[in-house]
Amino acid sequence: MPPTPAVVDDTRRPMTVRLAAPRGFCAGVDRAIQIVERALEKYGAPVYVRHEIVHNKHVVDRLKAMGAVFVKELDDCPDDRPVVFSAHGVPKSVPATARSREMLFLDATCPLVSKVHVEAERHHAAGRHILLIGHAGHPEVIGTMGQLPPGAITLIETVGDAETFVRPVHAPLAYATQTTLSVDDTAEILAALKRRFPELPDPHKEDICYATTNRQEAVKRLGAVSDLVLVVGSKNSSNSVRLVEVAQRAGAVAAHLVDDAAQIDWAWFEGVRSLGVTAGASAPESLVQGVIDAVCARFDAEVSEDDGLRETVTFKLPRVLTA
Ligand code: 0CN
Ligand code: SF4
Repeated sequence: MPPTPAVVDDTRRPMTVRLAAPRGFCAGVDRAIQIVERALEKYGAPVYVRHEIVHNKHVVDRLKAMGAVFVKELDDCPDDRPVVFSAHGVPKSVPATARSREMLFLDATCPLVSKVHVEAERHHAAGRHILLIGHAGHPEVIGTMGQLPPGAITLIETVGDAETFVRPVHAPLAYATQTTLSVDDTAEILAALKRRFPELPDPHKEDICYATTNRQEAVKRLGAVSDLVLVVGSKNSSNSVRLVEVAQRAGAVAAHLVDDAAQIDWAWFEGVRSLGVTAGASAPESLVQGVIDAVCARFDAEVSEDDGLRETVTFKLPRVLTA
């Protein structure tokens, strides 16, 4: 019989826990969730929501329990109930269809995503071909590409794409980006584009939003001093997944994405003395608290919060919900 492995009782050993600042909800997510909540208050249930309002399982489940119905497409909504468009934005055809069906719709597109839509339209009107740096299939990319006719925008996902892109004849170029990309990867893609097309504007003019930038900066600091980093967020949340990558590149031995404390695999803690915790822009703070509580219940933890940037951005709700 093989020897039974010795069971190491890991619990109650010391653990340094650092919380990233800033982390969690951004102004666009806060606004989008409030739009669904206020719509439910004002119009009663059901309120339809096209696509997950934000990419977080717990947020979606909570709103479902309050009477929100999440659907993939407008075709799945009745004409006579309100529908909310998610924070990630929608192609122009979506509000156009809602109007033609005389539906009551509320647009929860983050104003920073709408800003990219407006920029793309401006470039197109000036006769420029647009390079959109982003991830294929992500709803924000589908929404931004859907602002303009087919062929007006080329999606660039990688440095390789930047190197092989063929400029449509005679077209001057412009670029736009998804708001939740890796700041460092995007800089590399833009540098590759700029090498080939020096007339492009400077790389610091990308559209990565303040929340994405600040959370990546904060997790970079954590990654440099932590053995393990836990990122609270859902798998389909682009900005949350980027935080895991940034933490790893910054020097953390390991970094994992968890929806909540229940998803922690305690085997990850073997040999770990310092833990960093952060949360994506769509992850509620209560879940971060749940992770901290679980860690404190298991280890002799000393918890501190990083002295990071204080964010003061807020966005107004649509007037129809505040009147
Ligand atoms: O997690 P999110 O809902 O979306 P992505 O990071 O996948 O874009 O966070 C809100 C961001 C927006 C728009
Ligand atoms: Fe807006 Fe940025 Fe938040 Fe997305 S991550 S909702 S772009 S503030």
